[in-house]
Amino acid sequence: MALLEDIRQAVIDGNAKATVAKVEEGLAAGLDANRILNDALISGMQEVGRLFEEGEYFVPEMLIAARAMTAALKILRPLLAAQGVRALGKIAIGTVQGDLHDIGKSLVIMMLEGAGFEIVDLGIDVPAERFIEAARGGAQIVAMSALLTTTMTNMKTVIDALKAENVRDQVRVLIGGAPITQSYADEIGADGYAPDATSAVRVAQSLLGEAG
Ligand code: B1M
Repeated sequence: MALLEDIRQAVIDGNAKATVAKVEEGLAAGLDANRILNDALISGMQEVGRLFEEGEYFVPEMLIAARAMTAALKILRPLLAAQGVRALGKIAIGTVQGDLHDIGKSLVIMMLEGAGFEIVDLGIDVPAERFIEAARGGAQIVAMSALLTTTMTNMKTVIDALKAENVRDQVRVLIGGAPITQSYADEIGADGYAPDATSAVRVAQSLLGEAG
């Protein structure tokens, strides 16, 4: 569809104004928010990543594309999060230390809030101590995002620190992000892994079910 392609291209161009205008146009024309998210925004960011890998884009281009996507997410947020009302449990979520990527985390937060979870957003570049504080502060799930192969190892650092501080048994640990796999989650002793924001909801629900 032409409008979806326009939105996707506006993200690739890093044109926040056009991205927002086209998203609003799409919604007014009856386009589904989920479709805009997956087929235009996320797809656009994937292309940005490909262009970066090929050396056509550099960090500034990635950054302005991310700004365009973030601006569009602000519009979609209430629509995507509209369904849920129940308080299902408290989740503290952050991007691990050394990692500044937050778009995926924001999407996961939107979906979890939409499903009725209470969210404590710890932000980006979050050291282990802050995850521990959150666990002590009553979070039932500690959720971590990482986008870099160089920072994903900090997820293990957090899990080890939770153990060392004797709070590992009080919380469930959920991880995700582009380089993360189920086998990595198993390897570092996380309780759950979700490949995307939608499945993060399902996994969080089942983790709390398991926790009783
Ligand atoms: Co960065 N970057 N970046 N970047 N960046 C990637 C991740 C990269 C794959 C690009 C590439 O080479 N193709 C590459 C990583 C390579 C690697 O480690 N294997 C990379 C690199 C190298 C870097 C720098 C090192 C570049 C440099 O400085 N030379 C640098 C590192 C900075 C740092 O963090 N210390 C850097 C910087 C940046 C920007 C700041 C410019 C910007 C981020 C801005 C921001 O987030 N506010 C940026 C961007 C935009 C990207 C790409 C293009 C897009 C990321 C994104 O937002 N995707 C990315 C390439 C790509 O992903 N194709 C890239 C859209 C988002 C919806 O997807 O985040 O995967 P994603 O989230 C998904 C799932 O992963 C999952 O659900 C989400 C929704 O479905 N998920 C979870 C995520 N977290 C989850 C948690 C869960 C469950 C599921 O449970 C807790």
